[in-house]
Amino acid sequence: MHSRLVAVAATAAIALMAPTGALAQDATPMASPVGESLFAELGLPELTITVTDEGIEIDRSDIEAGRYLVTLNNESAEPEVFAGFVQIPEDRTLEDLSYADEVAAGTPIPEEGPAEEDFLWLYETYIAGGPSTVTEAARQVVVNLPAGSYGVWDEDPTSPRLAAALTVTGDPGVRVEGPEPEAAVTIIEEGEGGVGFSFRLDGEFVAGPQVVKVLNASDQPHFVEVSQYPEEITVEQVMATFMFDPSSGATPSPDMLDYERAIFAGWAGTQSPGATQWVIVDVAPGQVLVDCFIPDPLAEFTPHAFEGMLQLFEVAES
Ligand SMILES: [Cu+2]
Repeated sequence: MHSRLVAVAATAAIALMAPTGALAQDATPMASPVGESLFAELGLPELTITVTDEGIEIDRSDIEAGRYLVTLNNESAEPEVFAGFVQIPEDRTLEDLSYADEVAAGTPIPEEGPAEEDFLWLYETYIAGGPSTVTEAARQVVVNLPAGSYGVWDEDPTSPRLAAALTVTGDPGVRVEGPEPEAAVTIIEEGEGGVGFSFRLDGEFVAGPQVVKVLNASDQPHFVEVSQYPEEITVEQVMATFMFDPSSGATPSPDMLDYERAIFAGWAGTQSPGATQWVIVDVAPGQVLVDCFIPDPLAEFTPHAFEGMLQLFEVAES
């Protein structure tokens, strides 16, 4: 994995290429409801998303604005799938959230990815976040859905899976309210485009499953990929591993990491500036690596990870 590869596609297409995640062998496809969820006591209205090889389905197509508990079921052949809620502005359609219609018309997905400029609108619209199947705990999230017309996408604008339509009714000017999950730790996404981004923690990670509140206080969308490595590592080692190009003929440093040994510990789907979501992260004591690979249009589409959003945090013993 090197920067040219991760810089080609827009927004969370990058997620699928992020090395620690893409190669982590942790998730098993599950179709059953999540067991004792940390969100169960809240009494929130629920939505269920099902990903198949053909597309994305949602169990309700018309809902009232509010805070929702979302569960993701994976019935596709891929072990790791994603789902997120993107508000579709008036000059866009559901088809803009995937490559499904292009694929149906026989247009291949460009190998280098389509032009980033085609996806700049995703930096301007409301994106609520969403679940994934990278871990069992990541299958449920709590998101805010203000009124509007949405598409449920798989976090990749070049995906062959058609997004699902969701209409959220209500007064678009009204702030979403509802019971708030009690979070052990808050991840605050900070910074500005062209300058740099970072994650700041309020509270600390503790071993075991915990609710994590994710608040985007910056000016571009972010996702949160949480992974762990079985031994102590440094940010420099992670960067060196990401930047190493096997085709260069260079000898890999003995300090380089083995992607196969990294495991996913959590995920928060892409969320726009101002958006808040709650996810469940399940971590072992030690370190967690937290990163985001969304490209920065104000820095020649450099992934946020290379602008500061690749950080290690400690996990306390519970
Ligand atoms: Cu980011």
